[in-house]
Amino acid sequence: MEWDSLWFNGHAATMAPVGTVRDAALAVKDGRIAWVGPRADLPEGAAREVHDLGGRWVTPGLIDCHTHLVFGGNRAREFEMRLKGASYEDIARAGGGIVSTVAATRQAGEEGLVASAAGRLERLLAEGVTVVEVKSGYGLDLATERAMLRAARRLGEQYGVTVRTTCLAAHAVPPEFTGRPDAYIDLVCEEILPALAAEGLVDAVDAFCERIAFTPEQTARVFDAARRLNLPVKLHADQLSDGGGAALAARYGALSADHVEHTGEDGVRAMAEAGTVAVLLPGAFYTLRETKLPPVELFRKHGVPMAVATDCNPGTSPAVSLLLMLNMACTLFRLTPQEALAGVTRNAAKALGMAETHGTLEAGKAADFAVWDVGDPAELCYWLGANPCVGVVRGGMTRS
Ligand code: DI6
Ligand code: FE
Repeated sequence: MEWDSLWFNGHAATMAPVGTVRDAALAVKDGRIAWVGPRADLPEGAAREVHDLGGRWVTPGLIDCHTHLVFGGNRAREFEMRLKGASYEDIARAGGGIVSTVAATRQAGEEGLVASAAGRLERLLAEGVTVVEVKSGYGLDLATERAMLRAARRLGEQYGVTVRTTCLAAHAVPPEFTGRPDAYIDLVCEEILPALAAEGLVDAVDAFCERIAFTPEQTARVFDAARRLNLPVKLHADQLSDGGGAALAARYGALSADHVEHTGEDGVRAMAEAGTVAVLLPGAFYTLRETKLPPVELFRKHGVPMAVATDCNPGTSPAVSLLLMLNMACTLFRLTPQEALAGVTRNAAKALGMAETHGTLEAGKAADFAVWDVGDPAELCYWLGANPCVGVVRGGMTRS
């Protein structure tokens, strides 16, 4: 057999049904994993490049399945206000919050958006991330939503990383529609979504279903529009209150329901039936000093797959480390390290509709993997502020 590269003398946390393979070998051909398993079983073959892992660990490339990586400005001032006692909802109602980032994003222009997001993306990539989902939602008009999604796609090309773009035009009511949320939803459904979908910029559609954002009825209209365009949906659901968001998402066969701190058992059951992934976002939970924990025990009981992501955004989760989120998912939400690792690999791929091609180390899947200088994969969840990533391969190409 002829391979492009061969990796040996390390251990593989495959995240596939075979689990951990000690003393593994992994062969890459044409950007895909050609073979992975115990080195002793490696078929005869030759590789153009051979890499000695020196006893280190290999995992699938990490997948950050929920980010708002592209935005203008930042909200450090609001951080100070919240430290003095103002709540996130108070600030949003007083005209700060999401709409203040909308103003900065409209100002930035596509070039400015690419430039400011690049630094954040580099930090994620340095920690072994190989797939990033990026949402729009700080433009709230056609031109700026387009600029955000185009910026995200350009970053993917520039850095050789897989970027999935999600249209979150239904994130907040833009200032020019104050008091007329339904008119804005009309614009989203009739103009913004169809235009961006026609331009090929939309991989999925998201909305913020919450008392400070859109009602379940308005959210359903956005999902109906997505369905007409044949686009999968996901939802910011039950983050600050139980508004039935997770159940609504499940009714539309959503890829994921995200945040879900306040989701009750009916919602969890509906998610299980629909195969909807629960995306847990401990960075937002921490930043908002939330106290209501997501129903992890119910997700386990009903077999709802759990993913973990940064939610990188300027308001509620200025997080640029997926490894830190692994730690928080364990310490704050009591996920096991194995569950947390599945949450940034296999289940994160499922939350993006990419389970067939990404998220595990298996023959035929994308050759996206990370090499870690650790004695056990649980260390990826254990250290605070360390980065044991010593190598990343994306699409078969060695990146560091
Ligand atoms: N939920 C969140 O946590 C972010 N968006 C959302 O719908 C917050 C976005 C922001 O405050 O800028
Ligand atoms: Fe979010």
